[in-house]
Amino acid sequence: AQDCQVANIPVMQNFDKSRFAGKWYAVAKKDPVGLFLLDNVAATYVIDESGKMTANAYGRVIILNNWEMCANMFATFEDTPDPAKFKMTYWGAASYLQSGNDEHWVIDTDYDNYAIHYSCREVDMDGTCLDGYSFIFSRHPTGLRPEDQKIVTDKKKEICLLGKYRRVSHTGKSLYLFIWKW
Ligand code: DAO
Repeated sequence: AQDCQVANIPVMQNFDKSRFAGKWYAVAKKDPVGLFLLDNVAATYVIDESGKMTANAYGRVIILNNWEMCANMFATFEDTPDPAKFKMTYWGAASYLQSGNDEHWVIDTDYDNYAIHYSCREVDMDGTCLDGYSFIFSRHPTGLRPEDQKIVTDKKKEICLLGKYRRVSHTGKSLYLFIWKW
């Protein structure tokens, strides 16, 4: 049983960021308040010679009053004593895109197929998460392999977000998106 305390959420043991590097497609997402990245979301993580992790992410976003566009985002990560928990600073290629500081936790991954990301932005007075978001990532744009689905469902339960996700599609709706993705 899980108590849903943010401080007690289990994260990936012995997380190896070099194996995590490369491209991940978001296949599902639990949105935060004031959601930003909608669909066609992918993130590419890079580890430099000094071991520092950075990421480049893109996705379709809605800004201001229902303006849809593709966002190019950048993120840097600061290590913490727990190798699976990072402090993320992110910003957009354009000034009207979101920017900020978020937690970036890796809950579980097999590095080659699936990864579960988690970020609580605001912890409630009772220690549970009041506002946060989570991405289910796949190495495959087509989604999770059937054999990974049960693992991911069990983890969603563990982080108290089962039933809170929506699918993130990778089917470009416009020619612009199509070009962007290729
Ligand atoms: O989509 O509502 C939202 C919040 C997303 C914050 C922007 C994140 C940009 C960097 C992504 C790296 C992978 C999580």
